[in-house]
Amino acid sequence: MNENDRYFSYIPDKLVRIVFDTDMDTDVDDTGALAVLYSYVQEGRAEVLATVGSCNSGCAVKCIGGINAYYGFPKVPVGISPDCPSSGKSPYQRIIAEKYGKDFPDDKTARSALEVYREVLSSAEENSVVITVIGALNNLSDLLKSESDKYSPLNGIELVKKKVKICVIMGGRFPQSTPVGEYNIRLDVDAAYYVIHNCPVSILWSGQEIGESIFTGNMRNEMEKDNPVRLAYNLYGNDETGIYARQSWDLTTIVYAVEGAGDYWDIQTGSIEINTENKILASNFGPAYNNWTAGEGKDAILVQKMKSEKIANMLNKRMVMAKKSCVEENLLNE
Ligand SMILES: [Ca+2]
Repeated sequence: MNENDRYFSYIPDKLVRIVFDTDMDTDVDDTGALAVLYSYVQEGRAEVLATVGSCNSGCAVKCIGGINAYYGFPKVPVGISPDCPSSGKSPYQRIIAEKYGKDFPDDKTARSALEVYREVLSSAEENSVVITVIGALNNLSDLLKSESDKYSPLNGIELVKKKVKICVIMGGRFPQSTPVGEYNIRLDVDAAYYVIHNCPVSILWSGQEIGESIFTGNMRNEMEKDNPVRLAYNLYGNDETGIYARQSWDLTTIVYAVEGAGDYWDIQTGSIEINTENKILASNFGPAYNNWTAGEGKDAILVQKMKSEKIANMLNKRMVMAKKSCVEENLLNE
């Protein structure tokens, strides 16, 4: 059996081991997704193996690490892409970094996302890791292209095939994204193309249409007053009343990674293709539209089933459920 003949299947483990790959840059839903992830961690349903950033702004690691630390996990490895530039337009990233991330390195001196990926995968159990990508696909592409190193004699494709259970990616729009491609695909078209054609394990695509009608963040006044995610939504929405809500593209992706489709969504298997003509990277968006062909295959998309309001309510409750942890100082002093 050829590796491309694998059929889509995903049953989450009781403890889902997550690599959280985020652009944590412009949009605020990456912070909401991290809050949702820590709600599962604090319930004992997930473990965060690593958090890596795909857009390098200078302070992405401080921002991501600062949120990890707030929830009680200052030692979760944080890596950053050395190449992919930030949009420079984040209304919250620098403020969160300065307020919560002082103990973390700046992006210039931080570890690369690739090194962090390879280290955590090499020490993971076989077929155990769930990679969640809620930003550009540059880090995952770099991983797949990587050669053996001090962490593992396996190249990137072999390492992913051995250790990764599934990649859950917020990307694309289904069944088609024409005439304009979806944001995360457009951020790095070459990387998206490489991942689509070389990833040896199943990919679940959570398309733009899934999170689009689900608005969250508007229960944030029930979060702890010093919660960095609450602050990020205030800054992003320029709203301190707590009413502002944002679409939930990244949050729904995390829910699938930990719970599977549940009663929330149906699954449709098939294959994705993207148009790479006129591809333009990063800030100069090109078309890069995608097309989905339903049928048997190793990949799948989510199809809306539960009403958006009901999913929004669940996500809002999870954001509130994730609490500041008092183990932070103990861990730092170890
Ligand atoms: Ca994102």
